[in-house]
Amino acid sequence: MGVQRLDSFAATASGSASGSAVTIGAFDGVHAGHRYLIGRLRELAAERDLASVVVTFDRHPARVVRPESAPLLLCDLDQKLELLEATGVDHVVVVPFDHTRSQEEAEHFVTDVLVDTLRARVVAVGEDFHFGRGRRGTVALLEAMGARMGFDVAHIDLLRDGSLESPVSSTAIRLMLVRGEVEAAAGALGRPYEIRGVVARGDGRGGTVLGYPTANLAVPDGVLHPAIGIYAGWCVLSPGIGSAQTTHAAAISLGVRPTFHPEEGAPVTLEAFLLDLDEAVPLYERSARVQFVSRLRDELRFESAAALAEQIARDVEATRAALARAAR
Ligand code: RBF
Ligand code: MG
Repeated sequence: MGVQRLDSFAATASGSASGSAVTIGAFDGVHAGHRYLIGRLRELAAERDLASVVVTFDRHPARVVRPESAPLLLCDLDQKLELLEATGVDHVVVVPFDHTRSQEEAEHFVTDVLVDTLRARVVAVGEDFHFGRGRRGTVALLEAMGARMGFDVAHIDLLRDGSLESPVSSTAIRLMLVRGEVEAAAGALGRPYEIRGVVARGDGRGGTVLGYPTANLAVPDGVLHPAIGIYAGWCVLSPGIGSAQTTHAAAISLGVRPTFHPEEGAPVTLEAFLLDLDEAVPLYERSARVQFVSRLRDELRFESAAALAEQIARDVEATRAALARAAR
């Protein structure tokens, strides 16, 4: 049960005696479309008394195959595995996607992983599924091999969001985020977009100069952040020593802070001002998750710290209003 690497899955002969129903993908973001596909997989598995298995990779295949144009990700590996496990699938199998794997012929992946290791009886695929070296593995190839090796290929139509012309996809969600459309992204993800990190010491200006102390988080390498700007959202603080997990309304600043850093190329920082935070709550070194609910405004350069502080006071009110609207 749960999440396993391919080699340990093979070693412990997990799964079900009658075999498995499998789907394979990068599953970046584990969005509503992915969860729909996995829901159908679980139904197919239940009908035939098979174990349901989601196969995914420990990094995005594009990172290995075309690093110069690999996308920034919608979640890190830990978060992806957590979200996949939460779908209720019987097994999440993680395939290390190294150079060797990227060079593997599609036919070899089918015999080695699907047939010999997972004992696939059903392989569920979306419309545009490709795999193996040079993306030579197509649905037609899977069907031909399945006929010989004893598995069926189930075609699952991609989920179409009523308000979108195109199916829900990781690529479409990345575009929404790059445009700052965090509400649309939340719709397609089925939850607000979230960045995880550890609260680090900032430059101390938030509390002393502005009267708005912020929790500063580093955006993890390789993970996409929404467009620079000011947002309303939530900040979930992980349990600390002597304190439980808590969720706080947050006015979020994602940007280069031009008021204090007018120079070109200042680093992008993610800061959250936590509304209604008990001052006794220790923040530093706590793991935090910042969730983007709605976009409030562009980041601006102010003439003075006082002018920025006044604007932040308005942002705090706008945050309360936006979160109250989103909760309805
Ligand atoms: N800094 C800016 O230079 N321009 C802004 O428009 C701006 N908006 C912010 C809005 C909120 C809600 C918060 C919490 C911070 C904002 N900041 C902005 C960042 C501010 O400069 C930063 O928190 C302090 O400099 C401490 O690092
Ligand atoms: Mg700070």
